[in-house]
Amino acid sequence: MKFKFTFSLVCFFLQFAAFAQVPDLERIEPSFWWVGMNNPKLQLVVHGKGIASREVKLNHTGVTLSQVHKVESPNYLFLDLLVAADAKPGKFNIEFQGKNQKKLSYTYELKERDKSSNRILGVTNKDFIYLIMPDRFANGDKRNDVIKGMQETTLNRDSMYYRHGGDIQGIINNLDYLEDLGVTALWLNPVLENDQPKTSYHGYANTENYKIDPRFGDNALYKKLVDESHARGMKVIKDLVHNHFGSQHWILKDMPSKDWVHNWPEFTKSSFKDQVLFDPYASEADRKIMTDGWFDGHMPDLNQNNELVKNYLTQSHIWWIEYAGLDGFRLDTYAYNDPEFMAEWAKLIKAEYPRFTFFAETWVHGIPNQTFFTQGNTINRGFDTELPGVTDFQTLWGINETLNGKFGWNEGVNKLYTTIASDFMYQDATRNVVFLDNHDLSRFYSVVGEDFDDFKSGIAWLLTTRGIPQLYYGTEILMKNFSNPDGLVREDFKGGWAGDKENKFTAQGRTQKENEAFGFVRTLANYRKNNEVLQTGKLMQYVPENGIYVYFRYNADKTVMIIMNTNDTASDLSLKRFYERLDGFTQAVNIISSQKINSLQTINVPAKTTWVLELQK
Ligand SMILES: [Ca+2]
Ligand SMILES: [Ca+2]
Repeated sequence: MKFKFTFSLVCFFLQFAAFAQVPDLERIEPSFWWVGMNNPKLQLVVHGKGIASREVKLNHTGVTLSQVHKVESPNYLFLDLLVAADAKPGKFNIEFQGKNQKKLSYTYELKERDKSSNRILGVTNKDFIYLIMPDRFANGDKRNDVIKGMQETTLNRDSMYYRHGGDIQGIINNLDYLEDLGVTALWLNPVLENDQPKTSYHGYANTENYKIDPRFGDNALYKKLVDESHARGMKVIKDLVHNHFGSQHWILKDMPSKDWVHNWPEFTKSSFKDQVLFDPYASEADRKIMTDGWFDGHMPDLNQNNELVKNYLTQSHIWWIEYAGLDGFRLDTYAYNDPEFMAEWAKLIKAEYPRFTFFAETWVHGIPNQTFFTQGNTINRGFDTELPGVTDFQTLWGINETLNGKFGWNEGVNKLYTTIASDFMYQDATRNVVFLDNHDLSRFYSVVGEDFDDFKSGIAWLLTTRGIPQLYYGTEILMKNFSNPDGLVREDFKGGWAGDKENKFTAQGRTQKENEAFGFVRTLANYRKNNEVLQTGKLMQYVPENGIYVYFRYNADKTVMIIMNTNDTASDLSLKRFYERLDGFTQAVNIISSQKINSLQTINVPAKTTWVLELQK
């Protein structure tokens, strides 16, 4: 506890402060900051009973208290600080003096920035992301399974709605497994405190902005995960929710002012209709419901036109990048945010961290619906969203149709081909995150009817198409289920809990088929990791014919040919029409099987198979 009375009986109160909550000054956020940031502005939220009646003083060379904001609630002060470029790191007191009251003091610290070269690198198409739901991956610390005093204290692995005990230590314990698989970036579903009364395990209703949920660990352990990942050349992506807080967020329990959230005469849910954002004929009423309606009853919609709300969100995000050395953000429920705020936010993040990257969830149905949200598209909007990339749901619909539909003019793999052809609508489609499933969607192996050939085709596509591939935990060991309800696709990774009968983290614990699936992902992911051609190489795709889709990834050093046969029968494929990319090559090696193909004239491709072939001279 950093604050203390500087009144009489100083020693007594110092001791007291170390053990008990000081009633008049409950917290200051962010609790510390850094010198030498690009943006010299810092806004502190001060919370304490009746704190608004006090005068604020501070004295530290290079730090100016430029403004003090008072709000509706007497329990808040918002302090605008300017931290000059030459301010020295160190501690100083912020004092709160009231008439006839004990003086309160908070020891604030400005730290030195960590300029290590292996942090805050950004996540790009060189990476392979692995998405983890932390409660369901591995339990590395049984002691934090239940935390007394929190609202939800039920631990029940037999129910998809309760916490299962997975945590950050569990992820750290399995970094070897992930590194071996070829993963280069981790995306964790949110791990901030979610002190909600029920179904808090998924993390999307945060009740703190600066604190890891104690059931997952603490801030230091989270930083340790990032450090240990960086030591292995792996990056870490933080999942952010701008749109809402959990209803039990500390700041909503004692709101600075009523307009921190969008208030409706009666509960109003968002329509989730992204169309109203670009529809030239849309009504204002529909637009308001879309962006200001609540995501859910226990997730109040934040008013992102309130300057204090904006600062609170943005600063907490910058704090996490700087504190933990994060490499990327995934932005949850992007379409329901205030679009101007998100553009402003993106500019601030980029100005502070030019290498840092982020991508947003745009769960929409339609290519223009999706491109609309991305950087460089100003049609019918008048400003640039500054959003580098999105979770590419359109290619997901494309690969699902490819593997489950029947080949036709617009059907089957033609849908995937058309979706990729529409990349002209992006400033840079390689910043999109491509995926086969995630925590909200039916698991890919189930989506393809547990057809192992289709499964392998999907994985081959994922790791060879353009963009940043993302795998959902357990897909590599054929975890299955439909997202109805979504808890069914968030099952425990077997072996992550002491005493589990099976351990899928080891080859011995996996079935033959699961090992084949794991091996398929690992072989291709590691090939991709070691060959820039599949990361940053150019893409050339050919019009699908007779159910066969052919595309190439190529650079000055290498050419990789991908042949996807979506037919139920083996098919002969003449390679004649691919001469632009085959020129100079005479043979090929199958990346998965290591088999050689000695002639590039006509080749016979087995039914429902995708070959990844490195061409050779
Ligand atoms: Ca645990
Ligand atoms: Ca909203």
